[in-house]
Amino acid sequence: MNKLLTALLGLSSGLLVSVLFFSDVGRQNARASTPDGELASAAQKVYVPHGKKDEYYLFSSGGHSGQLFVYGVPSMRQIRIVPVFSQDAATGYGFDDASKKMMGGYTWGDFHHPAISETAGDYDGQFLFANDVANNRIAAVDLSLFHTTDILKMPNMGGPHAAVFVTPNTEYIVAPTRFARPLGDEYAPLDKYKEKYKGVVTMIQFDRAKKKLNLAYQIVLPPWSYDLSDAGKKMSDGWVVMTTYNTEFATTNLEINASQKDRDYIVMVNWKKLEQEVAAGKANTVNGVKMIDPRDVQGAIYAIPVAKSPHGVDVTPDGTRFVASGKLAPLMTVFSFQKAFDAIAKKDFVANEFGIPVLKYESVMEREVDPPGALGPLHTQFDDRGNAFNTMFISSEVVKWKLDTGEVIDRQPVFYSPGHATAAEGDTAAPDGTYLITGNKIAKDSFLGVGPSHPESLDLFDISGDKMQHLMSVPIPPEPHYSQMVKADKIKPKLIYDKDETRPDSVWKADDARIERKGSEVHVYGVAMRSKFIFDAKAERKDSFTVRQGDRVFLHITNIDLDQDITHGLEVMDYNLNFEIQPGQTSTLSFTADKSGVFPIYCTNFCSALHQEMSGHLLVQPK
Ligand code: RUQ
Ligand code: CUA
Repeated sequence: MNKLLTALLGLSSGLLVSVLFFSDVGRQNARASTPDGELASAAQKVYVPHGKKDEYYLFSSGGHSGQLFVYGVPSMRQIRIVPVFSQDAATGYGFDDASKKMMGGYTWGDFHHPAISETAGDYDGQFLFANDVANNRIAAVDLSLFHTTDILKMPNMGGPHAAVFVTPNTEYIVAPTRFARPLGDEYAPLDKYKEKYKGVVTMIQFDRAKKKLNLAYQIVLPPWSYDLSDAGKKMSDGWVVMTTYNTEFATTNLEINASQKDRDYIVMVNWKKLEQEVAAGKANTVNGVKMIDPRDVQGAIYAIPVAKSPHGVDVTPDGTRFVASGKLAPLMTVFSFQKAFDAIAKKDFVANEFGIPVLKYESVMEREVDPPGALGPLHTQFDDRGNAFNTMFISSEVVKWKLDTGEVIDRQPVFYSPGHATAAEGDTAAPDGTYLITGNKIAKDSFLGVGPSHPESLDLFDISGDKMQHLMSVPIPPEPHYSQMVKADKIKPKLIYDKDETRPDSVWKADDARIERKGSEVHVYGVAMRSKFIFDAKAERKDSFTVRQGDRVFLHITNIDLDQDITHGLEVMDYNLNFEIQPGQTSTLSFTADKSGVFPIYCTNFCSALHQEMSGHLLVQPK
C-alpha cells in the first residue's frame, strides 16, 4: 500500500513513469498484433458514410480551454466547439456585449463536468450545464442553439469541482466546493483553517423559459474537500451523495498530509428536506445568500466513512446503490441507499462531525470490489444489464464487473490513463449499454507527434457484448474531464434564430438600417446579408460610417439571411474586434473609437461567392 501511495503521489516521479511505461510496452505490442478480422470489425463499426449521421452526441468538457467539445459517436468526429467560459474569436463569444457581460470580466474557465438537463431521470436534451472550477461559475448552454445563455457567479465558494450534477427533474443543479475558504471573501490565516474555513455546497435552480440560473441556497459544511457528487434517483430521489478528501484539514503539502487517515467520508444530503427547511426559514442569510447549517437541521445531512481519498461517486441507474472509487485504495465500494436509510432510522451513528451524524461503514457498505492488479479506480459507469465499468488510472484499463455480485467479467487496456468514462445515456435511469468512452489523460505514442505536449484522447469501446471491444482512439484538446453521451434524436437544433420583430436593436429590413447619435454614443442599427453590410440605408455609401475620435460605438447587427448556415462575421481592423452573427441573430458589439483613421470592416465568415466583397469602412475623424 505504501508503495502504491508513493507511486500515486509521485506523479512526476521516475517510479510512476516507469510503472506506466513498462505496462504500456506490452500494450503497444498487443495492439500491434490485433487480428485483421477484429480490426476490420472495429473499422466497420465506426465508419459513418456521408449521408448517414452519428447515433449519439458526445458533449465533452474542455477543461482549462473553457470550451465544450461536441463529437458524434461512433464516428468520433468533432462537430463543433461551443465556447462557454473562454473568449472565442471564431464566434465572437466574449467580444460581443451580451457574452462579454455574461463572462463577468473573466476570459477563461476550467470546465470539468457537463450535465444535460433531465426530466424523469432521463436526458431531455434541452440544456447543458457546466462548471468553472477556477472562477466559481456555473453556465447553461442552450442545446437548440449550441450557445451559452447564462453564467452564474457563486459567492462563498472555493472551486465547484464536484459539480455539476442535476437532480432527476433538474430541480437543482448541485455544486459542492473543492477548497474550503472563509465565507464572504473574508481574510483568515491558514492557522484558523478548522474554525474559519468552510466547505460550501451551492444549490442552483434553472428557469427554462428565461434560460437563467438562480442561486437557491447554500449548505455550509466542514472544511473538507468535496470531490465528486451524484444525485439519487427513483428510491433515492431527493438525495445527493458526494465524496470528500482532506478530512485531515491539511493546509499544506496535501499529497502527503491529506492522505493520512484510512477513511474519508461520503456526505449524503437530502435536498428535498433542506428545501422545506429553507422554506420554513431555517436558513441564515450569510453575505446575501440563504445558508443552511447542519447544526440547525435534523435528518438531512449524514456522513459515511469510505476508503481513503475517494474520487468518483456514481449512483446506479435504478437508484438503489452508489459506487465510490478510491484513488488511494485500489477498490470500488458499493453502498446501499436502503442500508443507509435503515441505519439512519436506527440512529446507528458512530460519531458526529460539525453537527453531521456519521453512519457506520459496515452498516451501509454492501461490498468491496478489488480486482487484482487494478490500480487507481476513478469513476464508474453503467449499462442496461446490471454491469458497472470502472476506469483505472494507474493500470490504464477499464474493468467491467457485475453490480450484484462484484464478479469481474472483463478488463480491457486503455491508451492511456483514463480519468472519467462515459456510457451512452450513462447518467440516466436507463443507460443504453451500447458505447463507452474513456477520457484519457496521456496519449504518448498514439498519434503523430506535435511537440513536447501531447493531446489528450478518447477511447471508444463497443460494450454491447460480454467483452468490451476497443474501436478507436481520437485526440481531443484539453481537457476531457467528463462528458455525456446522449441519443442524437433528443437534441433538436434550430436552423435559424427565431425571428422576433419586437427584439430591441434588431433591424429586419435593409431599408431600416440607420445610425443614431446620442451625445458621444453612436448606435449603428445595421444588417448583414449576402453579400453586404448596410449600416445606414439613407447614406450615399451604405456600408461605411463616420464617427469622431473618442466616440463610443455600438454596432447592433442583424443577420437577415434567414437561411441555414449563412453566418456572417464582422471585424474592425486594428481594433482587435470580431464577432459572428448567425442567421436571424442580432448581436451588439461596442467599443471606443480611440484611434483615428480609416479602418476597413469585412465579413470574416465565408458566406457566399462574393464574401470577399462583403466589406465597408469605419472612418474615425481625429479630435
Ligand atoms: S475529475 S478524473 Cu475533475 Cu471529474 Cu475525475
Ligand atoms: Cu458575410 Cu462572408
